Amino acid sequence: MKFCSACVLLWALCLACGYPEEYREPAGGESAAYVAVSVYIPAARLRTGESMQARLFALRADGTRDELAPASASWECGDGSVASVSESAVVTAVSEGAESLTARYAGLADERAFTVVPAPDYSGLVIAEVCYDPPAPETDLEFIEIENRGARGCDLAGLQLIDGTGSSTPFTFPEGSAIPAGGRITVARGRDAFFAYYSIYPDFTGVNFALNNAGEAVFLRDGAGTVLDAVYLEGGSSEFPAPAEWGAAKSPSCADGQSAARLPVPDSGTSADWSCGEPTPGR
Ligand SMILES: [Ca+2]
Ligand SMILES: [Ca+2]
Ligand SMILES: [Ca+2]
Repeated sequence: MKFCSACVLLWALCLACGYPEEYREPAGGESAAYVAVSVYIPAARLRTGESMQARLFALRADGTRDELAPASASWECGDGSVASVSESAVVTAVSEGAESLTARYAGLADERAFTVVPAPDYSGLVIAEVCYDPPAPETDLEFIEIENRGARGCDLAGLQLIDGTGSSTPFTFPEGSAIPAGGRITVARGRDAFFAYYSIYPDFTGVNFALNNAGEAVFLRDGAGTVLDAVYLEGGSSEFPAPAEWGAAKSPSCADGQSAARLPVPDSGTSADWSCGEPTPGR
């Protein structure tokens, strides 16, 4: 295939300024005028089980281009064991590894590489400490600590922390958040007052809810809202009181300045896993 270097430059410029407005069915015979096709994928990294819609663009020698209907091209994914692709260009990640997506249209072809990473295993994540009744300035010194008891590091992006008030704004871990195997991370409101008291900065800031000293619940949940771990303090909140299986209804019940901390025992989902003591953010 031959085309001029100016055309290649034009094509690169076009790719850099975004994608065409709308998919437009090429007029009959128009495909003969295309000099190249270009595959677009919305993500270079997928988690196993995730899907994405690929798109295909066709370029003419004069630099103009069309988006083609996905089904008008033939699509192929490497050997298919890492990811699969449907006739309508929906790519589904199957297993960890490097993969490439190829589209063929009217004698032209293009390929895009992407990576499939394992879906995070949240089963080792627990709420390890909740400092709900610190000294003044109360809410600035409150924190929630998460521990990863799993054998592998874990992606936290999209996970949420929320207190026991349905109208609270949850804290959402941003893209790129992670916790190493055996690690602990601390989430708090802000940095300066926290550092002034604890001599350590929280790993994450931006918590908007305050933790009630007279009865509170804290939930760690995934992006779909499934609760991964829960702790009920002082009997829980009025909206989320401690359930019967929590056991001792008002436990943990910590003095002002203390923190509720998970004991180094297997997670039983009951108040027996918890005790009160000096706050230990990040350790
Ligand atoms: Ca207090
Ligand atoms: Ca409080
Ligand atoms: Ca701790």
